[in-house]
Amino acid sequence: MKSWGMFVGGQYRPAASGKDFPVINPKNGSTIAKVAHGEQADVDAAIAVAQQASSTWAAYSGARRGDIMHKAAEILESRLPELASLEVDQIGRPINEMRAQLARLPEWFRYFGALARTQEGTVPPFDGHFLNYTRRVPLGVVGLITPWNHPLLILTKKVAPALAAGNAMVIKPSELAPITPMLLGEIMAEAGVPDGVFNVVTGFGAGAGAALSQHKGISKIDVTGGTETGKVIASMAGKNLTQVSAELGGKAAVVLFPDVDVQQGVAAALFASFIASGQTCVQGARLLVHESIHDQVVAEIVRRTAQIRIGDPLEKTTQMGPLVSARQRDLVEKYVAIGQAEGAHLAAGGQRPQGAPFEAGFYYEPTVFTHVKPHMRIAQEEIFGPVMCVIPFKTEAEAVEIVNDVDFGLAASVWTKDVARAHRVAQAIQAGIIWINDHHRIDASSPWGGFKMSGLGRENGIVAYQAYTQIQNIIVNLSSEPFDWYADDGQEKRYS
Ligand code: TXE
Repeated sequence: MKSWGMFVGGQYRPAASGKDFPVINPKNGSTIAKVAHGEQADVDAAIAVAQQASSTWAAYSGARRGDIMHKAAEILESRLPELASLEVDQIGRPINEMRAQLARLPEWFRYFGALARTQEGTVPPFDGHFLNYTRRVPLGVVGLITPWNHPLLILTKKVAPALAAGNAMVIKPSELAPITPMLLGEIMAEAGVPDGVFNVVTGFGAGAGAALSQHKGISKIDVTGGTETGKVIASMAGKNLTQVSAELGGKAAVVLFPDVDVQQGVAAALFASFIASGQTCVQGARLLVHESIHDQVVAEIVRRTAQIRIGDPLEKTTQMGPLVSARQRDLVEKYVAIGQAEGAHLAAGGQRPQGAPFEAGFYYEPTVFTHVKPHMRIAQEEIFGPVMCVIPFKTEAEAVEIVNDVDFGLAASVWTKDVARAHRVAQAIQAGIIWINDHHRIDASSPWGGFKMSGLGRENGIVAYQAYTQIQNIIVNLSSEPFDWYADDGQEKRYS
């Protein structure tokens, strides 16, 4: 079995304590590797290495950083098959899903590499004989804390703008999926990112994660995870006035208006709810269906849900693998019991699949609740599993009210052919990402993040690049006239 050190300063190092921890394959509970168990001392060492390297990387021109990031995109592309199967082993998502997801990642390095190359400062007007300009400079060393559900995608969304803007970084990946993030480090090194700019400390949230979040040596912490984790990290970071960007929990709604083709609406709901076994922050966890098509939609969803092929995630024909961990499966079971106790109707799934290949892994059937009331816990809280809650509605206003009546505000999708209604509803929804006749769509250029308890700041797009910089304003006096405030020359003084 392979043992991994943590990737710091361009090489793999053991933890200061010499300890490691196992990475478990969720399809059968076997240990796929051991990884160094980083803690405070390892975070301190990684930050020191990053601080040393940061001035070198910051001094590279944007064009040079852009070239390196384009090279990184090419190398990443060539290593995708290996990365995809490792992601499957770490988190249990089907190989087809991981191939489709990882194939997109080079775009992030190309997009942000292009931004590094093309960013311009500004020349704001300044009254009088002055040249006034701004430049964006790196923040220094940033901390990136990532979850397990899309290990490389979420990391890439943070690494690409951070690198483009000239920062060094210390990454604390999820303890459940720490291997592929380190391989990204190898790719960066091969592309020409100087050693020490991209560092990974593997370990747990309460140890390495907390040490990173409260370290004075970082200028920003960027986390994706649960809302409670985000609050804890933000409060630790706040003590040092460290900037925080956070992409947290969600309870996205899929809204089907009466003019939606039933088959298309059903396909949309299944995709929104069950991809990644529902373990995505923008999962379409609530399906709002207009009462006029409700019964037809529900009947089709129940039929099609039972046909989803659960199995070995490395098989090409598998459509749903195990959940990431026994803990996550137990959480889903707990919420299914809560839903039943609350009086929702369990229309599909609701149990572990039976039989030999499933017993050793953390499998759970795709599950549909109907007759869900908007205030029920299963319709309010993030479950992070393959559970869809169907809620009927009568009017557009009622649909908007239900969509907004949760603490979260990450995403929603609106399905209708009525253009005016689509935009009206989209604009009334309190969420950061709204799709019209689509779901889960993402692009390197398109701002991604949440309203309300779903987070702070945005990933992707120019705003993400800018959020990894700080503005420096330079005011140049173009006058050669002497100026002496304290001169006893009898003149009335003006500072302008
Ligand atoms: O995520 P955590 P977990 C939600 C989802 C899930 C729940 C728990 O509801 O059921 O969170 O999942 C690090 N200081 N999402 O436990 O705990 C942790 O080590 C510093 C939503 O996997 O939020 C990991 O690297 N760091 C979500 C990262 O934070 C800490 C994605 C996320 O872990 C820390 C994943 C601490 N005190 C889970 N505690 C989304 N919105 O995409 C934890 N971490």
